This record gives sequence, C-alpha cells and structure tokens, in this order.
Amino acid sequence: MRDLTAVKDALKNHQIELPSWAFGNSGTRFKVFGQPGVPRDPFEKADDAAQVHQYTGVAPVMAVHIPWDKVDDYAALSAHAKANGIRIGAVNANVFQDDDYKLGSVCHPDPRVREKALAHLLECVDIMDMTGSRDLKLWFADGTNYPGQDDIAARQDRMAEALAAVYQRLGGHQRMLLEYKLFEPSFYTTDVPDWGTALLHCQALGEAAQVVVDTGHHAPGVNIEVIVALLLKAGKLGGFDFNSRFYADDDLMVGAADPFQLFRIMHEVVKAGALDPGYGVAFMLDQCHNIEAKIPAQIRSVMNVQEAVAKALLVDAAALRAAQLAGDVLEANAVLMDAYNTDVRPLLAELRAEMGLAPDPVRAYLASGYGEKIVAQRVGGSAAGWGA
Ligand code: LRH
Ligand code: MN
Repeated sequence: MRDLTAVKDALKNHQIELPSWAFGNSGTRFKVFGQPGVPRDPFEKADDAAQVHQYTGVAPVMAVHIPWDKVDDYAALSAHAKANGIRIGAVNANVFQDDDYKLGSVCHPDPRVREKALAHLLECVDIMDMTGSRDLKLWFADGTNYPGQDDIAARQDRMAEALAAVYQRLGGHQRMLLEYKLFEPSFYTTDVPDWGTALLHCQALGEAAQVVVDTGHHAPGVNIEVIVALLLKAGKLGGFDFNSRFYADDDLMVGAADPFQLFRIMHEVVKAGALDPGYGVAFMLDQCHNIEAKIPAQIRSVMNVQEAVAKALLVDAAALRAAQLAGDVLEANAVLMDAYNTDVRPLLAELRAEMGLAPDPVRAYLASGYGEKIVAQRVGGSAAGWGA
C-alpha cells in the first residue's frame, strides 16, 4: 500500500480548473431554467469560482469562454480573480454561435467566413497575453449534416491551415489544446470527431499543440482510458474536460454517472506520473448545472475528482505489476478493485483538516450563507448564460 503522506501531498498539489460557464444559466434546446443569484458578468463568475476553491483548496483556476466572458479590461478581471485567491486559466474560443458559422467556421467553404473565424481565434491569443493564460482551448462545432454537403478531405485542409496560423501566433509558454467531439451540433460528419483526428493535427503542428479529452465526447462503449494511455505515451495529452453522461454529451457532474470509469482514467494518469502540475495535463471541468445549484455542484464535482484520484493513488503498483507479469488475471483485477473499493472519504476529510478546511466542503459552503447572499445581491442586470 502507498504511504499516505505521499498520497496526501499529491492530492494537495493536484489542481482542478473550473469552467466559468458552469456558474451561468444553461440548459438544453428544450429549456434553460434560470436560477436566482446567477452571476451577471465574469467578475461575479470569478467570485463564485473562488468559493469552490475556498472550500476545496484545490480549484485555484477558472477557465473563460469568449465572448461569454468578454470584458473591457482583462487585466482587471485577472487582478480581481487574484484578489479572490484564484487565477484565469484556459481561454476557450467560440466559433459556434455566430450566424455566419452555419456551414462551419475554419472549415467553412467560404474563405471570408474562415478569415472571420481565424480572427477570433487570434483575438483569443491576444486575451491570453492579457490574462497570462497558458492554454488556448479550441473546440469546433464544424461538420456537416448530410452526405455530399461538403468535401470531407478539403475541410481537413482548411482546419489544418487555420490551426497552423494560430500555432504561429502562440507565445513562448502558450499552448493550443484541441478538443474532439463525435457529434452535435453536426449530425453527419464532425471535422474533429475523435482523438485520432485531433492527434494527427497536433502532431503536424508541433510540441505546443496537445489534445483535450472531454469525457462526454465519445461514442457509447468507447474505452476512454485506452485513449488516455495512448495520448500520454505520445506526449500529447494536454488536458481533460471532465463531466459525465448516461447517453450523449450530457455534461453532468463528473463521476456522477460512472465513478469507476473516472477512477480507471485517473489510474492511467497516476501510473504515467501525469498527475503532477509540472507534467502539464490540465484537469478542467466542463459541465452544465441545468437543474441543480451551481456552486455546490462544482464543489461536489471537485470532490468526485479528488475521490477518484485518491483511489488511483492507493493502487499497489508493485503488486499490480507482479500479478500482470505473472498473468494472474484475477489477482491483477483484485489489486485494482481493492483500491477502487477503498472508502477514501476519511482520508480526504483528514487532508482537508490538514489544509485548514472543513471535512465536508459542500456542507460548509451551504452553512456559509453565500448562496442566499448572492440571491439577495444579484438583482437586476441580466444573468449570464450561453447567449445562444
Ligand atoms: C463542446 C464543449 C466545449 C466547450 C463547450 C462549452 O461540447 O465541450 O468544450 O466549448 O462544451
Ligand atoms: Mn468540453
């Protein structure tokens, strides 16, 4: 069994990045159920993200999404975040909501539309220069709905051309994280549909281009930890968009639908030594709290990731290796399941006490009255959302 001090140190150093858009209103094409007290601007989103960090101690970063988090003064937003104990993380571009992007953005048949999309991507790098962000996160809704609608190969060339232009623009410490997704909003082809396509583009670009694995972006039954192991071996795992799903891109709380899958993914990460912040994997959440209270849901999500990480850190690596090399199938599986079936909640409560935090972050947050306070304060103005 691992020494618990090393396990706790690894958990203390592990950082989870929160999505600003999880604090705003979100929903489905059927309905967006607005919630009272929702932030009206990125500053208030940062205030709410800071609450998650205050009670968990491991979420000191908030990713932003442009234009949802567009502000006049990004340095002021960055300073406001810092004043609240967090920092601005990945800058997410958005070329999926403008009317011009009906047939695609960087893959659009019309070069004028491609130019417009590229300009937005480059503007996002300008914003990274102002927020001090390392990561530009790129997800493209680009695709087609009917066979013959456009040339599949030509669209790949257009994608490669745009990515190369953005790659050129990146500064020294900056990275490009390319996110793939099987389908939606496109329902026949998606131009970056899977890890293979994303990897091909990133390998063609260079060192600073890495792949993002959004756990909700695969076909049912896909073994995500195999993809994670392969991307780690290729040195191309830039990060995760954690969430969970029962069916499609449901964006539910990570670990809510399949905590065992999350454990298996984190087992591959821990085994590769990729948990350490220095390794460079961004552990981001990408979720929508359509019906549940948003801040407690984010806190619960961070706790779910911590539980999966703690269990992965408790795997007896030597015993596992020995059983694997001996071909002892049952023993090897038993070693992994022992870790997974370990109740790590007492260990995490102990860890939080050592970090000067309450043992149950959700309960502590609910007792703080912050939720009631923002409902009373945030009257007037328009609640943040996806603006779709
Ligand atoms: C696309 C996606 C992408 C984000 C968006 C909020 O489904 O996962 O990461 O830009 O959600
Ligand atoms: Mn995502």
